Amino acid sequence: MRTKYVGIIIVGLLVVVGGYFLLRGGYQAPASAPDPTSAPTVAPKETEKQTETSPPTQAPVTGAAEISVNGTEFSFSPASLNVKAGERVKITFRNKGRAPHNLVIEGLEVGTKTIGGGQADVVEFTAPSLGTYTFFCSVPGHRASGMKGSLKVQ
Ligand SMILES: [Cu+2]
Repeated sequence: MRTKYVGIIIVGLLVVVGGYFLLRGGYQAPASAPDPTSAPTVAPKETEKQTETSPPTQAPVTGAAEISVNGTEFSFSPASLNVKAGERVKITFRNKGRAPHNLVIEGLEVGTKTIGGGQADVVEFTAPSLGTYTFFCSVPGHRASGMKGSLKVQ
């Protein structure tokens, strides 16, 4: 008599836990959900696993634009970039040439390190108010040789 009630309670718990996973995790969780014949102690572990999968939802940062720019003797590609005002911008600059180069944005006080051929550096900043800014390579002579581009903030 008593064991029968305990059995009913366990089955009831499994139904509640199973329903919880169904609602939270779609159809993946029920596949590993315990079947009524297995030990009910499996259930709490499943709950912990479920919470582990939650943090990635925080990962996407809103408004971050990632741009790749290549530099060589003596140009940038692409030479014109477009970003939105107030947006967080991350530029990955790759030196595809042989001479050392960098990418500096005039008026924003931001730029990469001067890097050798084959290397890369990242510069991150928040796009300012509307306008067109010039970016260039600050290695002497390079800007004059054509190593420049424009960053348009829209
Ligand atoms: Cu350069």
